[in-house]
Amino acid sequence: MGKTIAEKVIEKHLLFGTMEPGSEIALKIDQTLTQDATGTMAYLEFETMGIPRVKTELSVAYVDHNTLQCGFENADDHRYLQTVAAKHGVRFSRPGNGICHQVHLERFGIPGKTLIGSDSHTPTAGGLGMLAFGAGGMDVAVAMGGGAYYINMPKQYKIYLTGKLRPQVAAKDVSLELLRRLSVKGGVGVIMEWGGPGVKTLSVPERATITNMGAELGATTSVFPADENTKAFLESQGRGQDYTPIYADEDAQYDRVIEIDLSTLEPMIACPHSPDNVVTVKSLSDVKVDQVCIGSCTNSSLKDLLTVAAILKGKTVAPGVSLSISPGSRQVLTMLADCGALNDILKSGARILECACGPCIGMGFSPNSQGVSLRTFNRNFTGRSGTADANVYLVSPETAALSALTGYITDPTTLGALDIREVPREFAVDDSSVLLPLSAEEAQGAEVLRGPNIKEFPKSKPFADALEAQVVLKVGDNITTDHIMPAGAKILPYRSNIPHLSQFCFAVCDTEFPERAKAAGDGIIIGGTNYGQGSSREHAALVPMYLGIRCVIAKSFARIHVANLINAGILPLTFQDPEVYDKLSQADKLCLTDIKAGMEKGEITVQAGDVSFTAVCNLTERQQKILLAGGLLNYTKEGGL
Ligand code: MIC
Ligand code: SF4
Repeated sequence: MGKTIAEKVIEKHLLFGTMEPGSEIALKIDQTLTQDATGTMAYLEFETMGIPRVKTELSVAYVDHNTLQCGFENADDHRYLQTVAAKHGVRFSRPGNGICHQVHLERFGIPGKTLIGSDSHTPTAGGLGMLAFGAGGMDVAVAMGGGAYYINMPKQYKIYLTGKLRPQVAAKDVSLELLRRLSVKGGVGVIMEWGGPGVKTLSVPERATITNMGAELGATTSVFPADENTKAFLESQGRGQDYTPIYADEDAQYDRVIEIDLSTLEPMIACPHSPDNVVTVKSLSDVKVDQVCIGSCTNSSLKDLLTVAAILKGKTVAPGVSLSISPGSRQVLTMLADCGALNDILKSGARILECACGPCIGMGFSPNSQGVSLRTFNRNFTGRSGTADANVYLVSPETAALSALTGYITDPTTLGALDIREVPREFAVDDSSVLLPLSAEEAQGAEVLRGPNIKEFPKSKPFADALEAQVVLKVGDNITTDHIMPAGAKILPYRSNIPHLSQFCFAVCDTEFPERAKAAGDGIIIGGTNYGQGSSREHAALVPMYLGIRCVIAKSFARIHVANLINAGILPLTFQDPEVYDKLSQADKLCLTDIKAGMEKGEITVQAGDVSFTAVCNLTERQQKILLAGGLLNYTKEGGL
């Protein structure tokens, strides 16, 4: 039987397990990436493992999230990351060099290799035919140390593309259409593999927009074939030698095939406050816009910004609109400058921001009160922009640029033919902002510089056989990691200071949660479906653990978050009968008994007053051991693999 792209790559990297959907597999990881907001914790964890040098083929530490330096915290963290990377064999992409996923695509991604990154949008590299996964920092630390990456073998969907996008309909609209059809839960436990004759009409950066937003579907990862366009992209980056073709076999089997005819698509928009709340752009054409932000790891390539420049050229941003543009990388920015497109952008009145995540993670450029913000980003969760009552919409660069000019949400297909500058055959390659690590010899005496913002890693407790704990919070469906552990300019600088961060845990839902959880001692959270969707931030597990949370019982979980809970020593359980959810309330006392035997059996009995119910405990043997040891770090220290 023929193989899919994912099966071909997995087979080459399989260290343990079989490719049966749902069964645990361990993968050899060729490359890792970290960004600064999750990276400080990941390197602190790596250091505790006592391994002198990373064992991957390539590891890169990027600084792209925490680039506003409003105090010493971020600057100290950058210095820590630079020195720890140099010492342990990791390349360091300096602040300002660009967003990790954009730079990795340009400079380091290789078809057919595996990559894990401490950021949920790591699958962006799937646009190059790489098998790339978002993971918690601890999993990345283990992979840097040469350890395997464990996942459950996903199901596989084929997205079969035919036709060609019409002018001013963009790759982003393909992602939004898929989110409209499948929802933010539609990709959970699935690898999305893109194929069909329409693929050849999409360039690598367009494919990367699509694989990037596979994260919003909850997909394990997304991957495109590596074909002639991939070859051309790598050659344009001076990396033709990194090209290997990868295709799915004709008779490869998929669990589901979804067809999209690109020529029938139209501009789409995700409405507040979820990326799957999608309608057509033209249906919202009377909505007035206050702010437009163009950039992020989804839409900041040279092609995207040349298109934006062509739309803005010779025009002025509407008086009621503030437009920001953050190029994805220094390479994109210098090339915009070299060809004159930057001038067209500047003259329109746009505000150029640093090559970084910026407004996407609430690092500046928050909208006005109740503001309507149109963003080319991938997430529009409540509060993420930094303004609690803002209304954030997600759109393509074409829709964003035109709407910035008209002041209203505007369908860009109303524009005639555009005179867009061609993407050059050769990119301006300059890796001087990626610092090489010290040699093993030099590294021996090298000092790692730590600032006072780095606080001790919280200690998790091993599980005893019984647990009595109080329900300290009950939440609904689709709770995101932005609810659990918000980011933004005020909080993000404390990512290596768990005690400080803990004051903001669940602030979006309930500001009293941290105090209540601390007072309760051992605590339990009750959740709905898709609990923990969104980012890979392990802080959404470490902080609740610090506040005493021992167990989360939910209707279902998002993949990376459930792995982070286990790594942090928090027991994730699901309701066997989802109706039990309705019977539980905050302040209920729950009692879990025979935990060890229950883990092995896959079911734990929970006593809630007079009622008792069964919670499903779907853990592999390794995960059971991790929990019994009190988390992945303890387990690794005890010699676990
Ligand atoms: C995000 O887009 O939410 C982030 C910020 O990039 C996160 C990582 C983080 O929280 O640091 C992600 O997507 O994993
Ligand atoms: Fe950065 Fe936004 Fe991409 Fe996250 S989604 S990596 S914050 S640009």
